[in-house]
Amino acid sequence: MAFIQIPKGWHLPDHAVTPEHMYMNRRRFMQAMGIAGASTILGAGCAIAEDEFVVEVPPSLPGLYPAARNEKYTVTRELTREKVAARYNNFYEFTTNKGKVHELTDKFEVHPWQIEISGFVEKSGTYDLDDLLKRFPLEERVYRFRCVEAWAMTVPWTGFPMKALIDYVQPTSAAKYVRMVTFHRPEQAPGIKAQSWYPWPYFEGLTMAEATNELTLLATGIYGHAMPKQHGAPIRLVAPWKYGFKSIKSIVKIEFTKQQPPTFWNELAPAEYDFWANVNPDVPHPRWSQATERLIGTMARVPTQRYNGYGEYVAHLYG
Ligand SMILES: Nc1nc2c(c(=O)[nH]1)N[C@H]1C(S)=C(S)[C@@H](COP(=O)(O)O)O[C@H]1N2
Ligand SMILES: [Mo]
Repeated sequence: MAFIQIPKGWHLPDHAVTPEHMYMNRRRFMQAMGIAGASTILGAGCAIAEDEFVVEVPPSLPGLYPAARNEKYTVTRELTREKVAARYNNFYEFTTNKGKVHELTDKFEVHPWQIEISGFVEKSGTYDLDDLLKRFPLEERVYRFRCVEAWAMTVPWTGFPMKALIDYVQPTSAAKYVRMVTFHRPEQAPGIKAQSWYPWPYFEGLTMAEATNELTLLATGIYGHAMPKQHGAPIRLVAPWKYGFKSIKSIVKIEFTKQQPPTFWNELAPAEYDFWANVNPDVPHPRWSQATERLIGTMARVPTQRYNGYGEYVAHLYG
């Protein structure tokens, strides 16, 4: 029986990233074999029946989920299976191992949740997420989602347009950008300590035009229920025409700024990740092609589309 090394995270060409079907049954296999170490996984070709993995969903206000689907935002691709998406996550605050994020979120507290609104805005202050959720009606939208690592998924998000929040808090005319920040709780998220060299907390940004674009969603749910922790509970950004790293998870702060805000991956590796991060098959990552993408949960590889297929909504933003 062959064992292969689990690749470590992000800085890998897509073809070197372990296919998620190998992650799928790893835990169960290791239990069965009495294997304690974390550095081996079952190689391809050894079939084990589907496991009993259950997606854990944090509690939420009654009556929010499932929200009605907005049929304007549907795609021709098949939905990614929920149990595949829930075990293939990038959330470095927990671990750089995509298959293990969901196992490491038990200490992460996502309720109650406050969001601080600050900067060039009339109604600055600290808002309780439950109060915001009473104000902004939720809807479901199926979007393609494309990671810069050249994998993609298709998932039904539940959320509200970021524009609704922006209209409510009234940024002033000085506001040109929106800066967003993730929680910073090393005691609840082991990756923060394990990857201590990263500039935590995670931070991202959009222009005001991007943030108020109709596609830009603040998502609080997925697959018809509240957001599981591994997907960025209780509220995360979804900007589907940009590489996935722009879609910052578990947001605690939204600041309206005059200057373009620095962003986490651009700060770490400016030659590889720019502020804009618009999906573009013609611009390769310095270490791999972006011409195609692999649909997680299948072995299918499909052509990547400019703006991830959302050009009709966003191409005008970029001249
Ligand atoms: N706070 C935070 N947000 C984050 C990340 C992260 O590590 N930390 N990873 C990003 C990347 S690279 C991707 S591809 C998506 C993954 O979202 P998913 O796990 O729900 O599929 O989240 C993005 N948002
Ligand atoms: Mo990503």
